[in-house]
Amino acid sequence: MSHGQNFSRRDFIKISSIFLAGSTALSAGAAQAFSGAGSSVGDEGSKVVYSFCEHCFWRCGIAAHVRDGKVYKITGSDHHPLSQGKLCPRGTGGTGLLYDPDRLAYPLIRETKGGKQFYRKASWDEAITLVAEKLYGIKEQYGPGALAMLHHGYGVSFFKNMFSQIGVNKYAKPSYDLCCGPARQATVLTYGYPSDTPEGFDMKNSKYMVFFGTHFGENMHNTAVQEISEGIRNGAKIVVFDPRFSTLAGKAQHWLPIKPATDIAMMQGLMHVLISENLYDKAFVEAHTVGFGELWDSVKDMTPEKVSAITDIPADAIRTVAREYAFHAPAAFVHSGRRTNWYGDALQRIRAIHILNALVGNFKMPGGVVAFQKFPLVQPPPTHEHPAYEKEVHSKYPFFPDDEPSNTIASHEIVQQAISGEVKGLLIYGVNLPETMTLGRDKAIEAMKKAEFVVAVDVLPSEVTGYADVVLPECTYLERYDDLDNGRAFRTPFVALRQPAVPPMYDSKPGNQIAKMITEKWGIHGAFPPSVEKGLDKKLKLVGSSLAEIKKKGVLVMPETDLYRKPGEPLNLKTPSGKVELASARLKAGGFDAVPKYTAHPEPPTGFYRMLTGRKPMLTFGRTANNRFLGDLATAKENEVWVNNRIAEKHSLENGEYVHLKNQDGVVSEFPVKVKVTQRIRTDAVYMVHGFGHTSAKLTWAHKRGASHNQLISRTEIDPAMGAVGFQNNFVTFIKEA
Ligand SMILES: Nc1nc2c(c(=O)[nH]1)N[C@H]1C(S)=C(S)[C@@H](COP(=O)(O)OP(=O)(O)OC[C@H]3O[C@@H](n4cnc5c(=O)[nH]c(N)nc54)[C@H](O)[C@@H]3O)O[C@H]1N2
Ligand SMILES: Nc1nc2c(c(=O)[nH]1)N[C@H]1C(S)=C(S)[C@@H](COP(=O)(O)OP(=O)(O)OC[C@H]3O[C@@H](n4cnc5c(=O)[nH]c(N)nc54)[C@H](O)[C@@H]3O)O[C@H]1N2
Ligand code: SF4
Ligand SMILES: [Mo]
Repeated sequence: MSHGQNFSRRDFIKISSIFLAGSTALSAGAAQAFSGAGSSVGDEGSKVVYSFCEHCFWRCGIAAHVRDGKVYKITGSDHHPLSQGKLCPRGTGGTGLLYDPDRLAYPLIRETKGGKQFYRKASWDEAITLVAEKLYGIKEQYGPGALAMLHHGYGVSFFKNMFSQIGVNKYAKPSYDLCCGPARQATVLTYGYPSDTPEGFDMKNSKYMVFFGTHFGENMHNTAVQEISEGIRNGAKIVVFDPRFSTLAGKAQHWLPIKPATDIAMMQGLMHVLISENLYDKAFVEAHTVGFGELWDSVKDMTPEKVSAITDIPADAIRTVAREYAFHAPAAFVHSGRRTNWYGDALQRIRAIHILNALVGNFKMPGGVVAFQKFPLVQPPPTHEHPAYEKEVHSKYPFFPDDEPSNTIASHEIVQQAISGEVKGLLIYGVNLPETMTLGRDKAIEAMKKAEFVVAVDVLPSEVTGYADVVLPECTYLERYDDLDNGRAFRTPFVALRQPAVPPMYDSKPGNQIAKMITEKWGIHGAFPPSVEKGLDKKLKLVGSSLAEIKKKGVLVMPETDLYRKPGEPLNLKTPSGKVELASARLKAGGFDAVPKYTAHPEPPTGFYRMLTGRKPMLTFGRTANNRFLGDLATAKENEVWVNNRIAEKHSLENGEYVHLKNQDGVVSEFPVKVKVTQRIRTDAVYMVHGFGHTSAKLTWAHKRGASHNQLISRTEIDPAMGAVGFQNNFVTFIKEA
């Protein structure tokens, strides 16, 4: 196969508006003109279509209300256990993505003429032929390890199937190593099973919930927010360790404005009090755990007074929290959080959290730590023999998972391999790489420029699409089928359907068709079912249901499972000891601390402040940045930088004034950001929500609104055990507008 042009020097292309939907009227007629195969709906009056949300990874059940061929409203599905009739603001705002006037409308191919690079509109056949040729050519010339996929979102399974047909399995989800990966591996090491989404905490039955960061209420994970609220209604107390007064802190019994980066010390202090005051669950620890002696040795010096000096929290408060926590146990827990990698030691920090849980014996107890179950969907046998290569894990980190087929390598390792030339072809599905911290924006761009061939599958002209050789426009989640969702474990196990509410608009296509077309161009037939509907129906028939049945409510739900252990019941955990591992022999054998130990992190230089980040209720970074329905809400138009009033005074900053931020390495924010002067943050840190400051002019709403958190990251710490990336050792100061 030919290699065509050499794209090794690649410039960012501002996608020309004439190739996009632009101001094209979004008529029902346009939607009908591209009615995709697999769409089961048309414009025959009003109807409700049950599906699931893609505005974040909680994947709540939605009811899309359709009239005259248009989705006019999205509400929470009453049938789906993760929504229970309710959605967060982002879920209801899905029409803002569907009818986003900036959407990618047809395939684009990068061209170079007279030294200038630009995109031209292409037919699907032309774009697919080019992608198939380039990817296959790279694989033939350099081997399957020269191809890699970065992905995020539920449509990816088809692309994994596509790649596996030619022996490629180098897959990374930045949302794994930048997000929940350490929490998963910490539960594997402590309890012998991976944590899941929703995280295994029995929140609605809890009496005492402790949070480090984990700002539910701003982090809008729907079911979690509902369950915490239910717990609070039932009298639960909340404790929040956060340098910032978060929304959740507003609901808390105790807000403890901990000095950032000292959390492990605080956790060791809490362990010290639990053990030294005999408040821990002795019977549970003796029967079901290993390593207690080693644990005590590691925390016996961590007195509340010593920990107070490190964390800036009074010793009395540390004692009070430990005592109250033990008093309410086992209906008490410390939550492990979602975006866990803060400082490059996340695996140990989340291990410390689970040791605090184990010490009070809350494992499989009402209101404590629980293991939810998955719906037992049967996978039909593969139609093709997959190469043995598919089993390989590519990551160099010893505690990177070897049982997570969507992640065989950390995302920053792919970025590094693209820069070094080991990876030559990149498929980027639903990841806005320049704005998704992997090793910082510059490295992400360098990786895309160095790669021989980059294909981006996206719905919007996000920054990443400007670096691709071919841009393939996927239709939105409201216009397509995806694989069945049984990825979630929950108290009522379920399997959910994504189905189109309306046909794909413009010349966009569902990922299932795109992946199938590429695979068939390779001459491989039969790797995908004849139609996506037939494939879904076949899987559902194996559990005694059918596509026709699940379409009615969008979900099949099992009765509530028994989450709690019986007295005297053995735990039979899949750890090497069969018990809860307070000290981990596996970590020790790998050359790491068997029990978590606090180590100090860098401090801000004079005049600089640690840059902390978090979420806004109505936005999910790249997914909603350009969503006018959501962005039009007064507090979502741009981000603000939270600055303590004493610091504002020191720098002569007024509330509402615009400043540029400069980090410790001299990186200055491209766009100015509004100052929010507040007492609700410590004096050593500032805070800004991630997902703003977009540079792509084709995101006509999001462009230039606020500052990019990502741009200001030039230092990262990689967790040496499992490869997660921390980025909170970046510090900023203010440059006043001239
Ligand atoms: N509305 C909305 N909800 C979302 C998302 C979204 O984009 N929008 N994204 C989803 C995703 S992908 C994720 S990963 C989650 C992220 O949400 P979480 O898992 O809740 O994120 P965290 O980083 O734990 O929480 C941020 C909080 O931690 C505090 N913090 C920062 N540094 C420290 C520290 O050193 N110590 C302590 N104790 N606290 C600190 C910050 O001040 C902030 O209040 O949210 C999810 N939910
Ligand atoms: N600086 C900084 N970086 C971060 C974080 C942070 O707080 N600060 N948070 C980290 C966390 S916790 C996470 S989870 C990651 C998430 O980061 P990413 O994985 O990059 O996810 P998103 O930003 O949600 O979306 C990326 C792209 O998906 C596209 N998209 C939306 N819907 C679809 C679809 O249906 N199909 C396709 N093909 N594309 C679609 C959007 O247009 C966008 O370009 O970011 C991480 N990176
Ligand atoms: S939490 Fe909100 S954005 Fe996330 S899936 Fe649920 S409704 Fe959608
Ligand atoms: Mo995340």
